[in-house]
Amino acid sequence: MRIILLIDMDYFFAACEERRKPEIKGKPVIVGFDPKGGTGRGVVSTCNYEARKFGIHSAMPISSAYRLKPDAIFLPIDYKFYEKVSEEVMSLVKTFSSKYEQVSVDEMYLDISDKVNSYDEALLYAKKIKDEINNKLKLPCSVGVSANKLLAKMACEAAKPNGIRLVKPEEAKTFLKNMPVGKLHGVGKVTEEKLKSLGYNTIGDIQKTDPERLALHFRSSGQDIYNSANGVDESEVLEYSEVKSISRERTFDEDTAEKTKIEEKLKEISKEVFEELKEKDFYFKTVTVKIRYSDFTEHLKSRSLLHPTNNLDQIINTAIKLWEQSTEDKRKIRKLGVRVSTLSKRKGQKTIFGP
Ligand code: TTP
Ligand code: MG
Ligand code: MG
Repeated sequence: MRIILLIDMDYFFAACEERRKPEIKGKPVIVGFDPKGGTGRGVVSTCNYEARKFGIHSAMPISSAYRLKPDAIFLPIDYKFYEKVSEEVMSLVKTFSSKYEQVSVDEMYLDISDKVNSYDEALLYAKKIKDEINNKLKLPCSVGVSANKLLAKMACEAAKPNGIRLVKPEEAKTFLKNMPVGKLHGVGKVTEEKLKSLGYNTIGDIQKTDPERLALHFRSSGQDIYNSANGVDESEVLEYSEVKSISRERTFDEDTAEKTKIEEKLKEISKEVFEELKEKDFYFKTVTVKIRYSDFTEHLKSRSLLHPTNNLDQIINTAIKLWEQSTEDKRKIRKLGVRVSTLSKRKGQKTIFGP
């Protein structure tokens, strides 16, 4: 049996602000664009639960938030700071299981199947993590506990704020059935509207339908929607890789200093690296080129990208750039190598069902 946790920080950006400005705690706090006395453009990024009592929420125009609570504390967005705090959270949570998957700035899945033997133990484990985040980092969070990612995520939503919620697989259908379809994790706005127009208003309506009918309207996503509505989700927690790097090397038939030959070879090697990357479903952040000259001296050059990617052109272009940086060197080249490292498994998309 699998046991999965989803940990999501409560009112994250606003909680970060409360941590560094304890004097604003207990008051309604809104992080977002400048309301400029009610005439400001832009939206609310998030707000604490005191502000939510007034009907304020993420993505609402900041001018509306101002109308609802003009004397709330309005703060600008400080991404750098929240990212730093996010890293603190992630590195603490990772110590509880090496099988983890970060899914946004403030949430991550943990597979704790081999850490606990029952749901009772899982609840204790979840409490330990939650308490540690609270005590060490002074931040509130909520935790969903269940047998798969989908249910853990939805259990966490139900636990908010500052709670822990367990949904056992046998309770899943009852837990989900009265929720509106828009609440089903992975259902975006377009799918929600289409489901409603077909007469599905609650998740329970989908549970009772014939999956063939969903397939007719949503093609391959139909079965996924049906499974989700029934609390079924087989997807794995995509853990960070133990594999350190992927690399390939090639020797020239005849040593060369010719630009076109070298670029051609770098492309070939990059393609081989890419094949393995794709096969293993990894993303990389660093590209390294190794050059061995005909006198057997070696030259290594690396470059790190801003974001993880799994794109072939990025490997080729970076490899060629790295080689170009050493082209003053006119010695003939005997062997070339390309390596990608800082590997991870990352799935960025939030909405999993297309229209
Ligand atoms: P969420 O986890 O969705 O929301 P939250 O942490 O503010 O509140 P809670 O989980 O308790 O319901 O988003 C995490 C952060 O992402 C949030 O603090 C701010 C940012 N964010 C936006 O900037 N705009 C948005 O529309 C949303 C939903 C979030
Ligand atoms: Mg959150
Ligand atoms: Mg979140």
